[in-house]
Amino acid sequence: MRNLLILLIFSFLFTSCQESENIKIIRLGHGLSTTHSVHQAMVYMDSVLRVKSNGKMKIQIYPSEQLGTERQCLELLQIGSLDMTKVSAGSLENFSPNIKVFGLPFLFRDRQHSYSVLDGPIGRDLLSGTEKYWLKGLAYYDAGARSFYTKEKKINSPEDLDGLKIRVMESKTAFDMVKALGGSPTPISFGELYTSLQQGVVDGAENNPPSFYLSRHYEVCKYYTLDEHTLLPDVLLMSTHIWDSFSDKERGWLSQAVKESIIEQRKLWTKSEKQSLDAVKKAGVEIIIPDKTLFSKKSKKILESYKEDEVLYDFINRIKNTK
Ligand code: EAX
Repeated sequence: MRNLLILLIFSFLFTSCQESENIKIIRLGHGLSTTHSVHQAMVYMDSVLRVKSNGKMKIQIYPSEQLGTERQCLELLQIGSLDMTKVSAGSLENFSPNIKVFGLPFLFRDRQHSYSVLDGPIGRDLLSGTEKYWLKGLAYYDAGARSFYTKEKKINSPEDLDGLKIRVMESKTAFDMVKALGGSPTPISFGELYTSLQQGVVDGAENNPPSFYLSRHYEVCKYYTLDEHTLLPDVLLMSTHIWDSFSDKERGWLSQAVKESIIEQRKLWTKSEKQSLDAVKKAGVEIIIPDKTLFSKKSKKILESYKEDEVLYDFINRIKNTK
């Protein structure tokens, strides 16, 4: 009911990319805080776009789930009631099934492998694959590696997850992974997670260091186990309805601004990852460096479970074969 209401309100308010005094205003909704590198890179994207377009285009950013959860923002894009969003690939996989490859645990060997895939033909194929779902994939933002954090129980091996309620995104691959490792997966939106952890609805969650730190989840969770199970990127998307309404010139300006924003965010990300780990340590969080192979062995069967899905399995193999 609440979702429907939000949808109706936004369909009414936002029928398309707004134009005032011949300036095109692109509305961009996302769930992260303004202190996050992704948000900062979006602010940068707006400044580049204003310059490139000679003031004819600009981006208005709505952070912190102001316009809804990641799933709701994607739905708004599909009907053309919101212009742009940034979601985790974990949320996007519900809309564009091949995106699931990013959520498969321990598929990427390391950061460099993940960058080669994202910046190469596989990354491009997966981005363009979202278009038939009215979502124009523009680019990937770096979101590093995701790891478990818990309130009371220290996780040294997958066995320690036994019976623990772990928050996951609305994502089948995340759900399957936590289940395969022995935990009890509980889907909750990012914005509701702090309270859920505090009230004991869940015993822990999993995310990258900046999200753990900037969302202040470390105030509640005192153990962070760097098993780095997934290298799940963030994805910047636009409504195809809006993209199609732009002229070639406008698309060119926007593409340039996106490109520069991505470069900026990668720089900011590296710094922010380190700063976040230092900050949580300083705040008393115990960082655990586990034997990753214990986690990868136990969750390996997930990759094999996609053997029947020819298209997805082909992506898995292409990724494995990427240097
Ligand atoms: O998109 O929901 C999540 O855990 C995501 O990683 C986060 O909001 C970034």
